Amino acid sequence: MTRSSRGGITVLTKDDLIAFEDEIAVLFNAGKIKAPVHLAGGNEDQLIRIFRGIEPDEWVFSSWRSHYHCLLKGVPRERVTQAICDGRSIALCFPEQRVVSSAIVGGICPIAVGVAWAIKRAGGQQRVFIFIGDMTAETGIYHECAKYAARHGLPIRFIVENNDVSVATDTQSVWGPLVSADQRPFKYHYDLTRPHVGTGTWVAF
Ligand SMILES: Cc1ncc(C[n+]2csc(CCOP(=O)(O)OP(=O)(O)O)c2C)c(N)n1
Ligand SMILES: [Mg+2]
Repeated sequence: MTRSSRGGITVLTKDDLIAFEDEIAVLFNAGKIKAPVHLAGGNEDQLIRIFRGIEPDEWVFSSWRSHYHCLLKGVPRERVTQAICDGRSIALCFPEQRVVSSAIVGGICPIAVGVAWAIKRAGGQQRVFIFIGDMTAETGIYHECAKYAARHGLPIRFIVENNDVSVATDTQSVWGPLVSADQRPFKYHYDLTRPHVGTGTWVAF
């Protein structure tokens, strides 16, 4: 991997990324990695383009499928390989390069939002980029985090990596939006005439 460098980060090519996953596959098939691995593939061009817009001091959050994100954020190839061989593929974390991941579906969303809040409160200029799968993007935790972040003007960008599947299930057929009127909840509106709780009068018991 002899490449040019951008902000101190070695610029990787599509072939570099594919070669990395090929090498991990060989190690896995040889029984050298005694833990799950989730390989990427087919998204090299998209990620290379996206990472061109991410600065070294900005934060990247990801999921169980984060080998490419770690490499593109500047974690040395040998360190990523070692962590994977140590059984940490599904939760790779390299704070030095500001890339953090979790294997819990949606679990990384509130953590990323918290970091974005911290940056905003400190008056920082960095942004947070969080990569989630298409099924994760259908979960409640994602929707709450995305709405909360938007309402508070937090410096965070959610990036949905859509491969159409949730493990082996077609994501949209199971988790997609409610389309017809009888699928959606019936709503009525009213103006509450009482306080949220109690009567509005302080009662001493
Ligand atoms: C809380 C939780 N429930 C279930 C799982 C098992 N699980 C791992 S990946 C996954 C599907 C995720 O699909 P998607 O978000 O589309 O990501 P992809 O793997 O396709 O990139 C599930 C259900 C998990 N890791 N965490
Ligand atoms: Mg998916």
